Amino acid sequence: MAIEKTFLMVKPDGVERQVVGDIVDRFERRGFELRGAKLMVASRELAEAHYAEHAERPFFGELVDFITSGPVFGMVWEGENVIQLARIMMGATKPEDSNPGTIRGDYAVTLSHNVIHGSDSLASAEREIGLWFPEGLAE
Ligand code: IDP
Repeated sequence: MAIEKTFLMVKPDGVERQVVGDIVDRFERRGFELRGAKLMVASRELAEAHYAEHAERPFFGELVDFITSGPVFGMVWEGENVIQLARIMMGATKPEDSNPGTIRGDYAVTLSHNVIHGSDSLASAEREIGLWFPEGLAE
């Protein structure tokens, strides 16, 4: 298994509900290494670029409105198979499919306000890390 990096983001609902600490703790306890983190309000341009794959979907405007509505906590995590394992730890997108014990399964009941984003592939991770951390990562 390869050592990978992934981009994770606590969405505005998660920052507001003060679950950043719990989320960081889960990834640290699992054995992943934090390589970058910042609290920021995303510009519309950044949010639209981040969710570009959904640009044609009816919920795109709402999604961008939500992501830019308050501070988000963007992170880069590194470790073995971290892209797939972080997705499992996050839980499914749909609330009815996200199991208790996962981040979404513990904290979210709606599709739009679902606390966390995580890259879904190596290509997405590379693209998203470049978008959110254009200054690079701490060595
Ligand atoms: P993911 O976040 O689990 O990777 P995606 O399908 O990439 O899921 O969707 C991105 C985000 O867009 C989801 O996390 C969710 O908050 C939102 N979303 C997805 N589908 C819908 C929808 O049908 N209505 C409103 N929001 C949606």
